[in-house]
Amino acid sequence: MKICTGIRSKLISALMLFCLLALTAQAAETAKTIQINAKRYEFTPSEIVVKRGVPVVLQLSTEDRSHGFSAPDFDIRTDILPGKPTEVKLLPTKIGKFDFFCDIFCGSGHESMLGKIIVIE
Ligand SMILES: [Cu+2]
Repeated sequence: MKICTGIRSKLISALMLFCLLALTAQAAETAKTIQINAKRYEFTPSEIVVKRGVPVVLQLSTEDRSHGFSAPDFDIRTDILPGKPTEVKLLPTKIGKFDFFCDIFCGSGHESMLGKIIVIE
């Protein structure tokens, strides 16, 4: 009986590992990358559309000077430095339109450096 339990728990562990690997592979396959370029005084694109529950990677780059990328609704904030593309993960958990913006003062048009994350079903 003890042996039986041992084998069963090993089988369950193997099955769980298999499921985990399958899920990881699926996530890696579906996580798409969206490139966003920052420059005085705009993000391109300034609107991105993503599906709720589908994680995406935002690849952020700039060539002109340091900018910031802040999307407080998703707890995302990072610096964007010239020549050093940076990636952040976005997991859109809720439907709606959410702001992102530059949070490093970059000049006279800084305040208008805004964008929207649009999350659809
Ligand atoms: Cu700025």
